[in-house]
Amino acid sequence: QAKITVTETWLRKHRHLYDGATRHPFIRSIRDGNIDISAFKTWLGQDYIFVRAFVPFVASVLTKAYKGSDDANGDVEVILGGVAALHDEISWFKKEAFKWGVQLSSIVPQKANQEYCRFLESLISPEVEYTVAAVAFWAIETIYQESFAHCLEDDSKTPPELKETCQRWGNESFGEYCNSLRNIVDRQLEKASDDVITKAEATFLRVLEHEVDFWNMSHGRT
Ligand code: HMH
Repeated sequence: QAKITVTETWLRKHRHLYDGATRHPFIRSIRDGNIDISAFKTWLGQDYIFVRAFVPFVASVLTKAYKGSDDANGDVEVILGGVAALHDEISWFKKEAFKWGVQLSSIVPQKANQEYCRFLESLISPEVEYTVAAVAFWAIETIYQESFAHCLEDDSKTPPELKETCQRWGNESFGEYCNSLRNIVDRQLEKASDDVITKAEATFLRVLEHEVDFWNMSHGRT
């Protein structure tokens, strides 16, 4: 029997909060087909701003992987794949925004988004360990993967015009990429000090809270 990893213990321990982030009413409303399109447009515009701030954060994780791991495991390559995907993602947001008539240039970041972006910026600091930053990165990507994959399950009633959005994060290869990130994180946590593990767990929880707030914002609950 395989050893229980650190991420596995966290997911068990914080199941409630984790499910709150991956099964949020906003996601449920997409899955049930009763999403308010104005909420979707709000999410689209706000997420574009988030993704722009996510790029320098991911680049900082890449730098930390290069410096901080022996990288016999190819961490840099996995993270570089993430950077490349973000380049494509930004183009997709522009295309999608045009399709829905969302004017990206005039979007003002809402409070929950500002706070999330500020949190990302705080993680860019060289004082934040590679392990801690990698945990945030894994959690951020995985929450989207699980949330949108949920909208593509056989019994879902996701509106056809939102399927492409769900595919973007819910597809299988994005799922494999999230698994690679999880393996990176667990390998790092395996050799981390108690102090770093404690910080990493707190960071994981902060990500879950920010994700819930982000969905709430899109849903118009702020
Ligand atoms: C808020 N979390 C948020 N936006 C995203 N695009 C992702 C995670 C995944 O990249």
